[in-house]
Amino acid sequence: MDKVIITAALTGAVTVPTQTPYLPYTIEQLAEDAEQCARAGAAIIHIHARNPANGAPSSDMELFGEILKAIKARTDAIICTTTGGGVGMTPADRVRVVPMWQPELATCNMGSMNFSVHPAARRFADGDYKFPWEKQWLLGSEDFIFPNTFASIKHFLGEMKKTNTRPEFEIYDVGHLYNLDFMVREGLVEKPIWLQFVMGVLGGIRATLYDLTHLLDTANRLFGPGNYHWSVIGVGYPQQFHMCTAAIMLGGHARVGLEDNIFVSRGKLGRNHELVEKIVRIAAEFDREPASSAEVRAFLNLKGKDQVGF
Ligand code: KMH
Ligand code: ZN
Repeated sequence: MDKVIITAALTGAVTVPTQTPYLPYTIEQLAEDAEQCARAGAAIIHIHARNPANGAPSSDMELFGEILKAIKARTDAIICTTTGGGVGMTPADRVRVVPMWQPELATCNMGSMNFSVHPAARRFADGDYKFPWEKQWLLGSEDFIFPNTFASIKHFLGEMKKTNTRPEFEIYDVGHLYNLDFMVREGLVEKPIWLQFVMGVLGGIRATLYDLTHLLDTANRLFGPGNYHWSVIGVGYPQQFHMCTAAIMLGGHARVGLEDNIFVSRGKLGRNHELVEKIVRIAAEFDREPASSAEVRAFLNLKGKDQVGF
């Protein structure tokens, strides 16, 4: 696709409210950010649920549903729900959103790994934290293993198949492509394959051009060019814009948002839609305009907004 598919990852489960006042976590804030990002050019909105009282990541399915309904009411964008969840959530907690709310698109994380943000805690003194849960959340990730066994990936894919929810495969390292290739050979994956290269997590591959070309070479070898589509996440600043610009140049697609990076330019905190606007400006310089949600639905063979369970 000549046009660029822009995903806005609004909140995630890693960024803490102390890091930026712009992190949305109430239903209203998430819906407002989703609408602004869609207007700015995002075709896909990636969503995690947070407790509206204190911003803590949440696996409360009723709350998740309220967020999804509020976003659906305000935008035609495709909603991609997380099944990655956050620290402390079990795979059963994480996958529940699929049978419960039957989204068009949901993440499928392709391997178990260390996944840490503990160095972020060094930037804050105890008195800096907005909410009591945040410090331990950051520090505790030093001992966190993000569990995505073959059994659970298979289970997640089975749940998605039942609800005609398309998987977005989160690839944090080269081995995750081999895990996906195994799943393809097992007959558990339908085309088109939609990859999200997640680069720069502490525990996964780095966000460098060398690493991106290695991921692409491996994906081409395993699946064949043209048999998959890809987008990229660069965690942190300036990696978010470096990796997304490279993707724009190389025919891939781009994910931005406060889940992955809080700065719009050096030292300047950004709002979600400002991050989208920046990548839209960069893409325009390379003659790529943002794909609409309708174009992405056709391209990724999604079931449509009227077929979701919210
Ligand atoms: N938090 C990102 C690094 C998911 O939600 O399942 C990856 C992600 C995965 O967005
Ligand atoms: Zn996420």
